[in-house]
Amino acid sequence: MQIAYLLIGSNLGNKASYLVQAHLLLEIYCGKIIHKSAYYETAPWGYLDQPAFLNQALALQTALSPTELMNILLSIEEKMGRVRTIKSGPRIIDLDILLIGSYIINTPAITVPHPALPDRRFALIPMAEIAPLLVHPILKKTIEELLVVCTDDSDVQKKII
Ligand code: PH2
Ligand code: MG
Ligand code: MG
Repeated sequence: MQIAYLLIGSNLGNKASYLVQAHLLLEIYCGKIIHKSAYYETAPWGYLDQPAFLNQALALQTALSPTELMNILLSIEEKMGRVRTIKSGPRIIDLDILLIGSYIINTPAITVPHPALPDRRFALIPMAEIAPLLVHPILKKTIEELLVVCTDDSDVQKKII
């Protein structure tokens, strides 16, 4: 059994209801969600001409291997109706693996820890809420320490829904 840390996000339609639908499907197909951060409204990162995202970090206890988890996340995105258009563009749901225990994986299909985690406040802030002392297995810094040195200044606001 492993704990996988996920970042989930949506920036189209009823964003909160897509995140809730994702919780239900994750619990059916992947394991048990043991921690959830608050919802955060976050300025789009990368491709800027799109609506704000609603992001949330989850800790998921799972018996799936990293590759199995990755494949099931993609199939949940598809089942929920995600259509892939522009890279980093708008989407009804995005389910990303940030970390899985202290695994370091680099294959064409999966990279763990997520390479962009240290550079993105929209991922570090929700993660710092649920796992501030978790150590990044490559950088050997905690999430809290990564957030202190992160130079991204994009807007991330806790959202009460
Ligand atoms: N995801 C992206 C691209 N940009 N920006 C925010 N704020 N939140 C995201 O989840 C996000 C993004 C690609 O997956
Ligand atoms: Mg993503
Ligand atoms: Mg993704």
